[in-house]
Amino acid sequence: MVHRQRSLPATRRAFLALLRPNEDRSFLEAAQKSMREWRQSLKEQGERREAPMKPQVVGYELNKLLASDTIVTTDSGTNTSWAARYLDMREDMMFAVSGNLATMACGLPYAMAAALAFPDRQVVAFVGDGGLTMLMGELSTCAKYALNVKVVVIKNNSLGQIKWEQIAFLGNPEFGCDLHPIDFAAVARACGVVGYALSDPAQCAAVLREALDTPGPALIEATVDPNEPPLPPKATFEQTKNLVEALARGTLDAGQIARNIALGKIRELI
Ligand SMILES: Cc1ncc(C[n+]2csc(CCOP(=O)(O)OP(=O)(O)O)c2C)c(N)n1
Ligand SMILES: [Mg+2]
Repeated sequence: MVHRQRSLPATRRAFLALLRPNEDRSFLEAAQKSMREWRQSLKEQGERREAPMKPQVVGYELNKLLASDTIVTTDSGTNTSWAARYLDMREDMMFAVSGNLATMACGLPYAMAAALAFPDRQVVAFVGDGGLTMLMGELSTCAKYALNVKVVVIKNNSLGQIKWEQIAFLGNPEFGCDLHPIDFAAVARACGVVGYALSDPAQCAAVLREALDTPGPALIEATVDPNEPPLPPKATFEQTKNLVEALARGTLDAGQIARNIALGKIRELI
């Protein structure tokens, strides 16, 4: 699924010419207001500086550094949610993910293909630690062919998407989602790819900038808070009920998760 902006297809141009302006702006204005509030909330979360680093910080800082024709790819997981929320597709940017199949590990090979097809453009793979683990050997392919791919791996030491599905969809305590922690920066270096380790939110922008400016392939291992819930902007009653049930039934780190949710809610209110 590749989406390209700016150049309007002929059919859409033809339809636009037939449209009459709508005098009633209320729907548009209400939507614009919601969008402004949503963006403000994303900004506030993206500017958080506490440890452990929030995944939102990585998305927020990366977005500011992307070129107007960057090709962004992601895996399927919570990393997809953070990318979708924070990485604005603007001007000539392109975006690819295999979302319908919830494919893990597609981000790196998609990015490699993009780098081969468009060697002069910035290519960023925003991927999960579970997904990357499945195709880690491809880092050596990136090195071998000097592919200009920048890999940002969201390291939560967890199959995060499944953890939150268990908690919020099923009301079950998290089970079997932990990943063995891998030093991805070291793996990258072992493969001949420049590797950066990032865990301090204050350093996030500087490390990302340095990595993006590195010629050829580079990997940034961004260690983030595994207990930051990728809650939808409006959680349903059912999801909230499941979440509370899962925490009460003995979810690992339940206290930390509850704290993160409570702090998020308080932030929305003030
Ligand atoms: C091959 C395959 N195995 C399992 C799944 C189910 N699945 C979807 S997302 C996900 C977890 C992804 O974990 P990670 O890559 O670490 O990303 P995170 O959610 O932590 O950001 C799993 C197991 C899948 N979609 N495809
Ligand atoms: Mg993960």
